[in-house]
Amino acid sequence: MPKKIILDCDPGHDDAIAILLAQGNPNIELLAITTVVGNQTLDKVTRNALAVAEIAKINNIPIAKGAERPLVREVENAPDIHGNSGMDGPTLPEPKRALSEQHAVNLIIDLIMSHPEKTITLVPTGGLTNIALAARLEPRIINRVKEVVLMGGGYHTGNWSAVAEFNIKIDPEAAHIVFNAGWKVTMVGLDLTHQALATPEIVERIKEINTPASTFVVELLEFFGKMYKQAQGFDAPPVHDPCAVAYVIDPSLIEVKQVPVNIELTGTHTLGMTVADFRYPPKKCNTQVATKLERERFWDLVIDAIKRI
Ligand SMILES: [Ca+2]
Repeated sequence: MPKKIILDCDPGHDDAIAILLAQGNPNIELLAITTVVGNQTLDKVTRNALAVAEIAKINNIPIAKGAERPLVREVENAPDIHGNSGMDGPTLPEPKRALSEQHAVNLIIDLIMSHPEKTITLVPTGGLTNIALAARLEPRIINRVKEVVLMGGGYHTGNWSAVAEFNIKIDPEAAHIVFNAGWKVTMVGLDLTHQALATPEIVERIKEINTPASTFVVELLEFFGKMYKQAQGFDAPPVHDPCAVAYVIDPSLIEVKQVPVNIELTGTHTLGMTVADFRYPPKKCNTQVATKLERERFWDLVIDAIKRI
């Protein structure tokens, strides 16, 4: 039985690859794509989601637009990583299909309430605004989802400040709601995703596939790599978001550790930090953090999915 997911994202180079992985892997049933402000404005990331859907041949599932700003904070985007369009690099196809008429938050709620309990996994790969709003608007979804597997945070590292990661830092209040809701949360953070580097050897393997989807990914990775080198000094770009999808497909790809995680909301230098408590003895909690990636098998999975599209 394929695993049902809702991908809530802000495409975004790595979000685009997460969409392709979800669509191309036979063990995933993608129920919907929802968008949230983040890497760029809501209009831009939504347009990007529609363009990726063309490339991924996603025709029959809803794509819905969500929150245009964080719960409390002002909007922050990441043009230094993703460019002016939010997905600079490739020439994007003109979207042919229409957006869902529903708001993303209502779509998420309707899908969870209309499917059997514990069958849908939420996979947020952007700020957590939509997911937090959904949990507040319809709290019954908290017990109905199977789990939340999110890309965000980092227990020992940051990228939007010394200690905070972008998705969490841009809407820390939303992250606070999601991490404390009571559902099972797996945090696939920077500690893990910095192990998923798209090295030249990986880019070459993708280039060899030689399809429109693979060419699109290569163009994404070339731009993403250039920006990551400039902005953060990486020799190869970390491809964050597909790691969360990969964990849903095959949890044996990623080692996790159950630890309490809370979100810093008031720190002078630590706003948006995902504070993970690794002290012994371990405490009982609903949160776990991803620690170690099986790198080769991860890329095999991504490359296989691109081939199938
Ligand atoms: Ca993202």
